[in-house]
Amino acid sequence: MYWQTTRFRIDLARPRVMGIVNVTPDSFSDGGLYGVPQAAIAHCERLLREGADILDIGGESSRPGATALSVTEELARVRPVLQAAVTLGVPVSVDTCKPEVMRAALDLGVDIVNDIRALSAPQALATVASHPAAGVCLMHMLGDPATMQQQARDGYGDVVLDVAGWLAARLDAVCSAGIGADRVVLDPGIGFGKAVEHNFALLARQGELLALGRPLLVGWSRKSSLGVVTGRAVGDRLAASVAAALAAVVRGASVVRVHDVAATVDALRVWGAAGLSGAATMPAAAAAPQPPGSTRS
Ligand code: HH2
Repeated sequence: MYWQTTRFRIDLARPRVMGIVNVTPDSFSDGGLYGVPQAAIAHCERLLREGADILDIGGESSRPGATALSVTEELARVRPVLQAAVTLGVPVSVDTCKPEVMRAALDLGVDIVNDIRALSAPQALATVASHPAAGVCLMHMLGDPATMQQQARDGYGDVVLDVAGWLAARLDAVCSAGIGADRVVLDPGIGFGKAVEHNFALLARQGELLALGRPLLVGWSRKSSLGVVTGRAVGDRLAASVAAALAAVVRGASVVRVHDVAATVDALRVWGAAGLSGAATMPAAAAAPQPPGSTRS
């Protein structure tokens, strides 16, 4: 299995670590730490030293109650960081819902669009479809960030069947728009309009999402469900986050989106060395680069 993206065909024979770079003042766990481009670029470099395979760069927090941003503001935050990140030799993802930001990022050579709204904004689907090879992550969310946690309680019949059905419909929509399925990964959207029991049901029954036939990207890092289970504040969820990432991989996730790259990479390496995955036989380097536009197969 692989993930086709603009410059890289990412081999998913071993699990991949996507390092989070929040160029925001208000992200739920690291808001304000990397809010200026120099700090964010230094953070990209640090995550790569720690073993990140993919960098995911976002300018707008999706936490409930976060301030909505204009296109201009979001671009002012992410453009200089994306510009630097695409020179670092790994796949770069932009975490955005806005088609204008997607377009600008793809014009800079960004490899992946990571959209918590699964390309549902007007023109988002067309923007990615008009690019020959950009990868995309389609994430499930119930409602929108402002209201999602109120809807969580009564929003599902069977959460796993509902999320799987919704993701299947989005996958169909993007494929019908001309985006090859090999460019798409799916994400259950941990914490996005889901109560704690919903999130853990999605982990326990992750195999049912794999049945959709595309790789899974999963983001548990520091999220509040881990705080509920451990009783720990957001800054003390490292062990819980690593455990959740590993559990997601054990249940078949191909990409884990994390803040704490070094610890996650260590855990996955030990897991691989124990013969529980193909990781021990794979080089530590990220996916093999491919020239732009020549990567389809
Ligand atoms: N979670 C967050 C943001 N983007 N994208 C995907 N595909 N999957 C996720 O689970 C996901 C995501 C929220 O985490 P973070 O970026 O740290 O927080 P904030 O949105 O407050 O910046």
